[in-house]
Amino acid sequence: MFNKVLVANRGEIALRVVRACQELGVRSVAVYSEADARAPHVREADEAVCIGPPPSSQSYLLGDKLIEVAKQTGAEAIHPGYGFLSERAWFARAVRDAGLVFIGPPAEAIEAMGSKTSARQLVTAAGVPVVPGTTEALRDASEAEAIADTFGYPVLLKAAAGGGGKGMRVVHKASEMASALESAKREAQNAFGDDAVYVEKYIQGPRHVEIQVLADTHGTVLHLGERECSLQRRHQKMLEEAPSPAVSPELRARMGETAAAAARAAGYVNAGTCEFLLDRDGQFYFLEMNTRIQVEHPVTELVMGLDLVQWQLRIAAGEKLPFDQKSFTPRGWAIECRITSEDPANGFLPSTGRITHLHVPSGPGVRWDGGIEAGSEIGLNYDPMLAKLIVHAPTRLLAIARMQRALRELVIDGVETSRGFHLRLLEHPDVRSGDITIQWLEAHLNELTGAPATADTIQLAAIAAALAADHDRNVRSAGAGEPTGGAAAGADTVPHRDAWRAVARRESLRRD
Ligand code: MV4
Repeated sequence: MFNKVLVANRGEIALRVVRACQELGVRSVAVYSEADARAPHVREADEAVCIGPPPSSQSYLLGDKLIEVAKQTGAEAIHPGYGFLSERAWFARAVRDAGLVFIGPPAEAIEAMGSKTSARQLVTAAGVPVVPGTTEALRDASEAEAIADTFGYPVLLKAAAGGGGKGMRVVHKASEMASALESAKREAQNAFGDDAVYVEKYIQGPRHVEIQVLADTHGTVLHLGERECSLQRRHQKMLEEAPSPAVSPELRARMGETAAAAARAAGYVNAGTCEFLLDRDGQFYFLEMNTRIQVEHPVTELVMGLDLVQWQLRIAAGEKLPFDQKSFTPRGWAIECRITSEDPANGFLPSTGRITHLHVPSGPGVRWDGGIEAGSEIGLNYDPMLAKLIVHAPTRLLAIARMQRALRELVIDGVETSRGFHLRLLEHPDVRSGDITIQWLEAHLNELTGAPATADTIQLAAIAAALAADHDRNVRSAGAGEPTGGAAAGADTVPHRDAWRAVARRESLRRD
């Protein structure tokens, strides 16, 4: 095992990695921006190094600087967490070239899965079902129309460099193709610096179900069951659970073997996740592979009974996985709520300020993975997720009851949070019965926020979206060389009264 690991992240995931290091007897080096000098991840690590000003473009995204700090402090490995540099193949390669260990997959696997068209080619060759469509970029609208005719409308145009929903357009009929292709290409160019767009059949009303995989350097690839992640708003998950109410043991085995085959095809090592769409008649389709530890990994840890972050470290150190596939059956039910500093009653407007009081829920089956404490200053430089509240119970309804109890115990004073929204979500009959799709949350926002969409909030959302797109463009054109994926911040300070700016900034800072 390593003697010392550098944690190239902030917030709850940095603290999560520091905790894993402590339990493995590994010394940890935290890095922090000037805004995070007093953050919990900094205090809990064995050492900490300030790496720059608050904007992540001048701190957490400076790959070369992080490698330099690792060498200076004698760290042998770097854990990237999620977001920031975690899925940048160039960073994984630079870490390796510096003689350090990247705690994640090989750069080649990140690259292979980074392009959606190359991932589709790769996994299709391994027998993995993908949504019918192309594996090459479209040349023009007439080619797109010809392909769409072979499987019928609606179809979905997607950016090859994409992920997270950017550069996607639903096309309902041939006459809409040309303009949809043009705008998808423009959005893809702005977001990723690559205007390649391909076409898939549009799957209507599916669930988002993802499979956790764990692979070692000795050729073992295990699948650790699914997470149900359909409850999302604008591609931001709000609540995740394991197992999925829609997945039988038989389907779990088939999806798991499929995910393991996709991982093997990519030469995958370490923890990763295959995303699938699961449609109403139980058909599943590979969408993409996330080549990092994910925000929602704790629900898998709780039902499968292992520590994924510790295993990331062990795998990176060359250990062999000592499990066999048969030992993984989900036990009970786990649910995670992402507690964010957003105001659901106000179009999920980001809320800033100092946390004046924090009471963390506890008791049977409750886990809190947080990156905040009383006194923390919540600004606009980073993702609005403050903490994750995770529960584990014998059954789904008991897990829901436990989450409701824990949410009621939670007190966060000083900023608006998603707590009340999560409480209302868990009261909804559709959520309680598990009858949800990827469209469900956005279709039920009004009943959940108690704030019917007014002309004001609709306009606010439109302005915010336009500004977020514009902000991404600026970030792209400002940063020569490697793409930043929109994670970097723009201006240093934002007056809080400019709420619409705040929405736009936060939309562009999401990192998982
Ligand atoms: C789809 C789809 C329907 N049909 N592909 C969204 C982001 C990217 N990961 C893929 N996404 C989708 N691809 C086909 N052929 C619907 C989505 C989608 C979605 C997927 C997972 C979770 C939430 C989503 C929200 C909207 C659309």
